[in-house]
Parts: sequence; structure tokens; C-alpha cells
Amino acid sequence: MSSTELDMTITIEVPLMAAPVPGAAVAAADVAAAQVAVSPGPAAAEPRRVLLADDDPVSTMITRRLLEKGGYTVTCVGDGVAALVALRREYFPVLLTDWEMPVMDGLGLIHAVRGADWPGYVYTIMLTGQDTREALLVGLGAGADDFVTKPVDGAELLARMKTGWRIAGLEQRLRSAREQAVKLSLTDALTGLSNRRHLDAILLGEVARARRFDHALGVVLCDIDYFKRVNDAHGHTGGDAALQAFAGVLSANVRNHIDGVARYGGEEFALVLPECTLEGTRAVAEKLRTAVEALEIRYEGRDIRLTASFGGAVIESGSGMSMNPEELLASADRCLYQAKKSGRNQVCVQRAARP
Ligand code: GH3
Ligand code: MG
Ligand code: MG
Ligand code: MG
Repeated sequence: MSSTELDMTITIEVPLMAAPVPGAAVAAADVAAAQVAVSPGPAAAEPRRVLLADDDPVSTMITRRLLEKGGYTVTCVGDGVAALVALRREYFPVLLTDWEMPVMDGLGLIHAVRGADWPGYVYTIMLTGQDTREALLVGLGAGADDFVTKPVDGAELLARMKTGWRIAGLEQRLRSAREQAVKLSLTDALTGLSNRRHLDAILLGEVARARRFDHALGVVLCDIDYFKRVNDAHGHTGGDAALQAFAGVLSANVRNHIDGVARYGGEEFALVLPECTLEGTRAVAEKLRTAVEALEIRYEGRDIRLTASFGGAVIESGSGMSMNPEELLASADRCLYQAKKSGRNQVCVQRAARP
């Protein structure tokens, strides 16, 4: 390619594209407090990051300039392995790759990209001097989304980039919507805590872990005392406000990212306390009991005071105790019944046992 051709190639004026929106926020209820882990996903729309893999410095420079003129931020690497390393470090919605490169060529790279999991779809465009039908079929077969033949026509490349960006953005919005839906399906709408479904999943995992590694595990059920009276005195919305405040006390008094806190239903809540001994579980429940007692809820100019009863069951390490989640919850529920029977605003924690 002569220098004249080079100049002609890179001076084509192409209008800037409207910014597409990979990672755009999806409207959803505020579930910030939800204790549900979701993948971080790619960064927001800007900067528009593109990964360019090409072993030829001149070709790299031309393509890079062209893309930068089109509003993209370009990261350049010289072979397929370096491209994979870059992709693992940060997500790129669009990958432009040369076909022939040392170490790992474009086909190998595309194979590897398609075979791995990324925070979003990686739209791949092959840059190649081979414009035969066979080459096209091999490239598409490997998983390429599109082809641009060298020498690169600037307007064409940017038009194809625009398509790639649009598709990556579309996939990202679908992915975010799905993650939000999963999050919402595991979250209690009123309190933002985990719901019963999520509790079941957490408990299943923790019971299996405790059994596998012979660790202690505490489960506590708590039930607000005489909650009907709160609704009677302050209305259902007053009751709802009290439930939210109660949930806040539970969350604030357990170990972040270790303990599970869930709304079990109505005015009943559940705690899953991994590696908590009998004494530890009792101490947590007692701390919560006093924190609830001290809680001052102001609602429409009037105070709401709460107490709650706590029932806990603990599997201790070395006990050889094997219990399924239902049995463990049932054991905690019997202790909760004892706490209620003993006058409410009480803690009753015992070794897990079958009736
Ligand atoms: P106890 O000390 O025996 O637990 O008495 P209690 O009144 O708390 O128990 P009971 O189970 O008889 O009543 C629970 C009440 O909780 C009845 C129900 O109306 C109320 N409740 C359940 N879910 C909600 C909710 O989402 N919002 C409000 N405001 N009230 C709820
Ligand atoms: Mg090459
Ligand atoms: Mg109840
Ligand atoms: Mg109650």
C-alpha cells in the first residue's frame, strides 16, 4: 500500500455516531438493600472501548486513528493471547482482529472468545486481506460477527462498528434486565431483605457447607410480638414502616456479606449465621433483641415501639449432626414457640434437634 493510499484511507470524513448504550440502567424498583450478588457487568456507555488486535504496526496505526476519529477509545495489542489478557482485565464490547498474527491468530482468538464467559457480548469483526468466500465461511464458522477487508475503507469500517456497538448494547440491556429480574425475584419488596425463596437457597448452601467442612451453623427465626396491635394502632402503613425499621435493625447488627437476613413472611424474619456456635448464635439473638427493644420508630407524629421473640437452632462442629434445611428451621421454630410461651421479648437458642 502506498503512502498516498494510506492518506486517502484515513482522511475520509465520517459523521460521529450517536452514542449507543451498553450497560444503560434499566428502570426497576429500588432494591439497593437487596443482598443479592449480581455480576458487575460492563461499564456505562462512555468511553466507547474497542480492542484492536493486529501484529502490523502500520495497519494498527491506520485503524486506530480511524476509530479514534469515530469517537472510540482504542486499546491495541499485537497477538491473540495479548488480546485475551486485555479482555480478562477489562470488558470490550467490540473486538477488531487481524487474521494472521503470531502466537495466536485471529481465528484462534475468536474461538477462545466464544468459548469463554465475559461480562457482556464481545462483538468481533475480522480485519483481513483474504476476501474469498472460503475465508468468509471459515471466519464466520469460528464465531466472527463481521468482516472488513484490508485495506480498510474508513466509512465502511465505522458503519460496521456502529452495528457492532448497537448489538453489544442490545445484549447488555437484555442482560441487565435479566439480572434485575433475578434480583427482584429474590428480594422482599417491602424491606429490601432476601425473601423466602432466597433464604431457602442460602440455607441449602450453608447447610451443605457446614456438613462438608464440619463447621457450626446457627439459624434464628424471629417474630415481632403483638404486631397486630401495631397495625390496629397505626394502620397498615404504620405497620409497614415498623417492618422496614425492624428489617434495618436486623441488617445493621449482623456480619456483612457473611450472615443471611431474610423476611420469612409477614412479621417473621430469619437469620442464617455461618460458623456461629451455640454461644455465638445466642449472643447475636440477644444483641438483636435489645436493639429492637431500644428502637424508636416515629410514624406520623407518634412513636411505635416493638419487641420481638427469637428462636435459634445450632449445628455445632464436631457434633456429627446432619440435618436438612427444613429440619433446622423446624428446630428453630420450636425454640421460637418457647420464647413466645415464656412471655415474649425472649431469646431461646438450643442445639438443633429433631422433635
Ligand atoms: P405474636 O406476639 O403472637 O406474634 O402476635 P402477633 O400479633 O404478632 O401475631 P399474629 O401472627 O397474630 O399477627 C401477625 C400480624 O402481622 C397480622 C398481619 O396483619 C400482620 N402483617 C403481616 N404481614 C404484614 C405486612 O406486610 N404489613 C403489615 N402492616 N402487617 C403485616
Ligand atoms: Mg497480521
Ligand atoms: Mg407471626
Ligand atoms: Mg408476631
